[in-house]
Amino acid sequence: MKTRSIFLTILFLLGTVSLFAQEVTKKFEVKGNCGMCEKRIETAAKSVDGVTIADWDKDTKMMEVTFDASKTSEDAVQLAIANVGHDTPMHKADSKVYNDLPKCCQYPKDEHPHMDMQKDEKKDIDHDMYHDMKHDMNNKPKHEVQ
Ligand SMILES: [Cu+2]
Repeated sequence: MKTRSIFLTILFLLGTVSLFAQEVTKKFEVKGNCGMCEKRIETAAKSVDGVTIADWDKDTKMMEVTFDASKTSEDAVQLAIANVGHDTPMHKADSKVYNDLPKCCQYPKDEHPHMDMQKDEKKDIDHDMYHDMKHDMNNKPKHEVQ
């Protein structure tokens, strides 16, 4: 009887723990080159409270990180990685930190990311304007006919 109730209590506690510990695994790209990068990236990710597993592949540049979603987030993990000099999809490394990396670790940076962004935005606007013009041209004659 007593053993059974202890067993049930343990079972209940385990259930509660797994309910609060929301383990999730996320995959994202992290820029880097070599084994030194791997150590730096993984150490940065693991320094975030709640991260249990962090594995970066220097060939695919893919990071796989498992963490407790009630303690941290993918955004926080990516920020920690960017803070040690490695670009992630959500956070870009500060150029000062990047320049302080050993030469072998200075992965190819996207040149002028802001200029590219502006170019893309402009393209979208032009496309929309053209689309609206075409739309107007197609519709106007119909209105006149009706
Ligand atoms: Cu490196």
